[in-house]
Amino acid sequence: MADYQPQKSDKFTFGLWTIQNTGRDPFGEPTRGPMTGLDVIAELGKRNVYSYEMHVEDLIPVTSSASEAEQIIREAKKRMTDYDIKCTNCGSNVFGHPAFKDGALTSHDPRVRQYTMQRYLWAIDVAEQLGCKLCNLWWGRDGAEVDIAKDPMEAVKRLREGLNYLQAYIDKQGYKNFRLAMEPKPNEPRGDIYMPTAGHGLALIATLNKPDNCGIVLELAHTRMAGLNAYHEVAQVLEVGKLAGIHLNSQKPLRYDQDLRFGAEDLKEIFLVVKLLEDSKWPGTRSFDAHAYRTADREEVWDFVNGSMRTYLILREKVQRFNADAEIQGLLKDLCGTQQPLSSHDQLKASPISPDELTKKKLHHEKIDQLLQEVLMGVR
Ligand code: GLO
Ligand code: MG
Repeated sequence: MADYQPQKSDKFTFGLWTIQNTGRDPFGEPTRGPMTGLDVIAELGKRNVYSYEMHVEDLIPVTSSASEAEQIIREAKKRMTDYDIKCTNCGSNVFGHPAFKDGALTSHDPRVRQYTMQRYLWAIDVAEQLGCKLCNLWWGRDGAEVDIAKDPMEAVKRLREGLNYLQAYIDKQGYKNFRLAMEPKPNEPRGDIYMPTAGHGLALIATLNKPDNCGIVLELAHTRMAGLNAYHEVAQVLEVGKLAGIHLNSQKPLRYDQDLRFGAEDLKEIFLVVKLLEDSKWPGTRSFDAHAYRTADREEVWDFVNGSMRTYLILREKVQRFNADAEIQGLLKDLCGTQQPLSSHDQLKASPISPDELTKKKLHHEKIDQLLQEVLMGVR
């Protein structure tokens, strides 16, 4: 039996914030101690994690002086070499400070918008120094509870302006192959967030000055919070070549952001997502954005880390098993039909097609779904 040990080549990633999470929630105090970004980098590297993601503030406290910041960056680079771990996404925390209480990019106060941009410019500079080529923007505070107090059309314009402004900076600095991304989420911490789903993201990207340089980081839990199908959403973003990153985790639909360990819920749906990523040979990192249960102490956070990667590897093996199963593949071949281009309009109009005949085709959905479940349940 395979040992499901992660390798660097598996390209697993964790956000620094996922490990730094102290178990605090809206009703309760932390249940475990803090951890510095530097220590998280080393500990992840030791466990064969390929890379880390961060908000620049996860590594460098905002209160650091220029020389303290330089020292942290130097030490981060050293640990990245020592433990063979890269940085693959660096954004900014523009949601934590009370200054962002009514939005960051979409705040009506121009000084808050300027402060937001300062933070992002800093993140992009630090990313470049660490060899990271992606700045992902998550707009958790860019939303509203009191809709009459904000202008939603203005908000969309400001999101666009913000992305264009950052892209112009990347171009001015000559940061090669540096990309931007946005991470949609329907709500939390705001009542409603202005960038709720991947579809909204794709629509905004199409209106940017440089649409080719901006992608989507899709988080499975965010899709499920909106009650949507994560498998379908990943597929749509993948199909248009816009998947800049994926945040793997689990979530019961239509609830608060649970950020459960990948595989803790929704097993069939995440199997399908893994199948999609593997079958399409998507080259990106497999990033886990979740956190250990609040009941876990500092030590048990590593059970969460190991469990997340192990689940992915087990599911990847299940995908191989599913793809190699002759009965399943025979059924699928019959179901998915053949690629047949439409005939010319005139030919088509003249072709006799009997809908009653079409109805007779067997679809075997009961059978194929049961077989998939049996693969997942380990009896096939
Ligand atoms: C919160 C988001 C958040 C982002 C992070 C990325 O719900 O998932 O953790 O992934 O800010 O930069
Ligand atoms: Mg996320």
